[in-house]
Amino acid sequence: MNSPIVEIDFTDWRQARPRPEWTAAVEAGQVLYFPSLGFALRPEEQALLREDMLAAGKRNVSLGAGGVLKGAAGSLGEQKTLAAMAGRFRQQAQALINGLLPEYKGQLRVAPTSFRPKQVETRAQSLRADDQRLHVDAFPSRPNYGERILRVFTNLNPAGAPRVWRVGEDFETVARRFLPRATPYRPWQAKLLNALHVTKSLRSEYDHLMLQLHDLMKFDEQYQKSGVQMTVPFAPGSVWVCFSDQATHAVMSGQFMMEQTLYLPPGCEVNPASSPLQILTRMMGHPLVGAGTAR
Ligand code: AKG
Repeated sequence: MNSPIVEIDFTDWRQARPRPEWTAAVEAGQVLYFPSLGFALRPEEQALLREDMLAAGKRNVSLGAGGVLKGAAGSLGEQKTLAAMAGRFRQQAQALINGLLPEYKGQLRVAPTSFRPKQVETRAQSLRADDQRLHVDAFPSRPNYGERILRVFTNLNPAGAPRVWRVGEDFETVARRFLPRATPYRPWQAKLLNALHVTKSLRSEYDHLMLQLHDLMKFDEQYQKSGVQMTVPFAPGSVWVCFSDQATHAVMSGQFMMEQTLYLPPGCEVNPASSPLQILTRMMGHPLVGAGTAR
């Protein structure tokens, strides 16, 4: 397997510049790794690196676009500091992506910023929700019709622990392996799920197939153990970027991370032919979203 990681030596979030081979790499599902691009914490922010900053039963703390913090515990003062820290990370992540991928400028939609203080190894989760299993991201309740999920991560661990990922093969190879096992898309089922408010809008064939790939990968013990993959430790004080709907990934260990998701409309890539939507469309031989879906 060729390395799925491309190292880039940026040291300043606001000095990011584009290179065609980096754009091609991230659009091919590789992970761009910035080992020297740490997110600098202020002294009062160091004190927030505690698992009990997370409210009971929550997976992440998130800062919405309007500045509302959800899922946080701690005092009001600590929550204010945490909101400011997440907001600063959001701005830096946006500056990085605008410099690195200027073709996407003006097209990206900003998702809530997430702070993840939980220890990965001890998290109890259902198999389907378990991110320690190789997967591509797909949302069960929020169909996205091919909208891309671009994510910026940073490891904030104060004790020197890396955030360890496994990264698997390219999307097309994975799709070739699992697509034959996918259940067929049934428009009546999509309508029922929508009527029952299981989904927030009508699940398209694309969304159905992406969820199938997500689930089939996670449930396949053999693939998890012996599928082609590479273990990658992301050091504290580093940043990494990938399309998480395309890069097959799993998180194995670590604690304290921040993440910013930016959504890119389908077709706005520099090379849309390398996107999951176009790859799956070619493989299925018919349109997977829009009018062509309700076959
Ligand atoms: C995901 O958000 O899809 C993950 O796999 C989590 C990655 C991480 O927590 O490092």
